[in-house]
Amino acid sequence: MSLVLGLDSSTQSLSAVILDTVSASVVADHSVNFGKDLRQYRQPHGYDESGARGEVHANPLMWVEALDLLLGRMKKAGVDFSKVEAVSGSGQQHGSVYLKGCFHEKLAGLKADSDLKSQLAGSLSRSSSPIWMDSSTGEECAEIAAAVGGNEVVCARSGSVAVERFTGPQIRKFFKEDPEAYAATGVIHLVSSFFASILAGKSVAIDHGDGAGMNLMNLAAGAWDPDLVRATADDLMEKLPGCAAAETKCGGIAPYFVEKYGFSPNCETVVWSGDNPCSLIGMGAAQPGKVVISLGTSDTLFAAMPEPRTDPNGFGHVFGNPAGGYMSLICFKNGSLAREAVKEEFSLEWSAFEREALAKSPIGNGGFMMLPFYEPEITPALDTGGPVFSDDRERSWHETVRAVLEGQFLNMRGHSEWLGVAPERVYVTGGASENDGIAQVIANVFGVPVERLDVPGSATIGAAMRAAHAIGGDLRDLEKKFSQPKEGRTIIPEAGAKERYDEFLKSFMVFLAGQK
Ligand code: XUL
Repeated sequence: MSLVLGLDSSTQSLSAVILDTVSASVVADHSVNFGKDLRQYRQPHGYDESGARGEVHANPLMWVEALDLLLGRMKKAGVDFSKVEAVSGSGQQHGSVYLKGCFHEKLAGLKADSDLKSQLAGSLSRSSSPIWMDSSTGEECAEIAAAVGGNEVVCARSGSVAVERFTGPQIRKFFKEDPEAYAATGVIHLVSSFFASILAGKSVAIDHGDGAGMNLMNLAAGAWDPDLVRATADDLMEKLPGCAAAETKCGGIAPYFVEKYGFSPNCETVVWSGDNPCSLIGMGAAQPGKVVISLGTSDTLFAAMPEPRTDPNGFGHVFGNPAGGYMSLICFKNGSLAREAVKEEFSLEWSAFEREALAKSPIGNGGFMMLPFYEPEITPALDTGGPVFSDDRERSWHETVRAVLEGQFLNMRGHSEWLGVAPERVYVTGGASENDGIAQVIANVFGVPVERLDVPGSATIGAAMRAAHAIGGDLRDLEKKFSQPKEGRTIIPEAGAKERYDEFLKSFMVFLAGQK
């Protein structure tokens, strides 16, 4: 038996899986939902909903408390942590945590007779953390780009143009708006490296996968880019942790976790990465060839790439692939956010998104279209103030369900053509991917079969696989064990659907262009 633990701090929850890499089985699978289990923070979807439009922050102490709650629940449920050989994790990307210089001492002195939240609260230099949904830094993006010679330079060096939700522009905004608190900040962590530091009991590095989502890292060098760092904020270089490869080991787990939860002091901690890079590993897509669509709070489309290829329109990103090389990623903010909004509008169950319900309206919805942008969209960058419909008919629930799904996946197809990959199959993951109706719309719009994998949460599994890889496990072998398509669950495109959507995509892109 060889056990590894993977954690995933996503927008709405903190999850954990323990994999037995010898018997190829998932031996524990637990989760804490921020909105439901930590109601006292009043962040029902994992973030503060009272911020100005475009400003989205979460409470980092809620994440810290979730870690104690999750491990405590697992211990109570009989999980024996003493056999876990390594732990790593996955974090929602781009979000940042601002800490005073005393964070280091606080981590080193964590006492098991108290909890993480009360011991770490005093080390925050900023009480809230901007997360990936924040789109309030347009001005800072323009300033950073101008300072280094334009967005072409930012993109060539960091893999993306300056992007509102990326950490660099967010840091610049904080530096401008609250210079005193910025000056009192000793270290700035990503969600991923913040958790990794707590587990390791010391401040640890940001990996190349998640580091590439900051507009601060030089992709080719795998190190902070001095010009980008200088353009972002004063004295920033000394506030950034190091950059490191995704398989970097950080030493044994902190005594706090040994004493409180029964981990072995020899349990190796491994740097964390972003949720999308971890999901790439969990989906068995570390080598180029597989295209993955992840259906979460945001929907993302990503693939491993041998050479970095950047998006001429600036919507796509290049991140480090935790297995080496690069990955491309496109993020659509209105993912489950939009599907849930339609579900709530008509008080539906998820069965209303299944194939039987979708059959109530024709493919292409008789030309009826929806731009499902409940929140300001990232791809394309567009704030329509809410969803937009192609006409103001009285919409039935089933027309609206079809319209939201067709709108999401036509937008995804239209904005991923620059990748220049014509996949033979698409691999889908995330909660909504279990729904056959949603998978059917993807198969129809892209015109290829859709596969689901046999794993619960590819980011969490990917994090555990990365932990196993860092202590000597073979990634190909781990993929064979944990990243196999679920048998009998392939969804084939319906006859004539691809041709219908080839045409419909043109009208959709014209409709979309009319809103800009
Ligand atoms: C990717 C992105 C989101 C977050 C949250 O660029 O912003 O996918 O990682 O999952």
